[in-house]
Amino acid sequence: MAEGEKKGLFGRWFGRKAGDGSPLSEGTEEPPSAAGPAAGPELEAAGEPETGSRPAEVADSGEGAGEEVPGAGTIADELGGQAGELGEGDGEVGEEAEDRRRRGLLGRLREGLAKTRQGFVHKIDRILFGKKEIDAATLGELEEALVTADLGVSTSMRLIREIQEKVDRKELTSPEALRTHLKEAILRILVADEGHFELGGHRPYVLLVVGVNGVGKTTTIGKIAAQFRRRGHKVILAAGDTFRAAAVEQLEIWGQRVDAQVVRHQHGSDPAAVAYDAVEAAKARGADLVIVDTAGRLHTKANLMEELKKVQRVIGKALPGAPHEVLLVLDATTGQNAISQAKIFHEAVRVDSLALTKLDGTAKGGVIVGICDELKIPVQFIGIGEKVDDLRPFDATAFVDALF
Ligand SMILES: Nc1nc2c(ncn2[C@@H]2O[C@H](COP(=O)(O)OP(=O)(O)OP(=O)(O)O)[C@@H](O)[C@H]2O)c(=O)[nH]1
Ligand SMILES: [Mg+2]
Repeated sequence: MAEGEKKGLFGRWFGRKAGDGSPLSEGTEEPPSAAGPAAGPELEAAGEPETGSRPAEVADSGEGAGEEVPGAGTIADELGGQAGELGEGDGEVGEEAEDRRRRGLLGRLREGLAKTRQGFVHKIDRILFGKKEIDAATLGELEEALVTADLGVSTSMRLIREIQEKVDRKELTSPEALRTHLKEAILRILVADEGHFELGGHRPYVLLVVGVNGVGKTTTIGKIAAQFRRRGHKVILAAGDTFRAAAVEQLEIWGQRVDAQVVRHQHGSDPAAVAYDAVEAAKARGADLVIVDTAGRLHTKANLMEELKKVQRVIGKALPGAPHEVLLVLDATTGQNAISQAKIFHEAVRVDSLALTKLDGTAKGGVIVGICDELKIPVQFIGIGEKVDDLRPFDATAFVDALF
């Protein structure tokens, strides 16, 4: 993200803070434990990691492309048989093939958002079905539908208030017009927070990935790495989650699959040292992108935040101005809890952008509207499944079209 954009973003945050009504001014409440089935993200966990930094090891990519990674298909499946072309750029495709691919992607997006469509847009359609006019009872039902679709109370109330005003001024007179208005209002909220992940002029570009445990950080890192490898970029992954025993191994499997180097230390060592070494390795090897994985769970929330701040600081020592972007991964299945998590992380490490995962596994996908409306942090990626193509750059128009 360009420096100017970053300032603009912070400006907006501070502006909201000063003007109150800001999520940050509400303090850092402990988010309730996961509402969704998949994540269980709590900020507290048992067990102190062993300490003691050990020498860095760089695992060069092996022959492992095509291996199984838990919770995902093979790289060949995921890249549409392009595993052998990793690093060779996008390749030439005809207009027709490109069009087919685009339609395929949109179809997958629609499929991925099926549960949210059921729990959100279909509910709205049932409320509006057969109605001749828009009365107070209809608006009440509509508001309830928005809140239960996890848009959040304040966003839902604001949308209904706007609709009420338009109804009073006779600008909205039919249920169809109301549906169109709602779709457009949601699109406006989402477009304003559409991110555009680019490396810009920084080499290496350092992306620090944070989030509570189980939200999909490591998987998202693997998917981002695959996408950049596919474009021919040199990617280095930093195994900064030294807390969980299997975490390094999980990242290494991704590294092998996408042909990206993984910098790791021993289990329990200092994550900041891993990040430092990864940035040094990237500078020495002329890498384009360094993605730093981090732990989601330490024995207290405060420890996790202190650790992340240290990782951030130490990265800046290895490369002034880095990390260039702090990406917070949120799990859509946790609904409104995702918003509380974002506030806590933003206070600690100043989050630049968001990835919202597991939109395929939940009817709570409406939370993205609340997230964009309340947080004003750009959404870079959405996750709609476990395959590489299921991590998408966030395209608000495609999203709304797939939903409505
Ligand atoms: N259905 C679905 N599953 C996902 C998505 N993103 C990640 N997952 C799954 O979520 C689970 C947890 O993902 P991880 O990447 O290990 O999460 P993490 O944040 O690194 O977790 P910790 O390392 O424990 O902090 C895995 O089974 C992933 O396959 C998604 O968009 N859709
Ligand atoms: Mg992980």
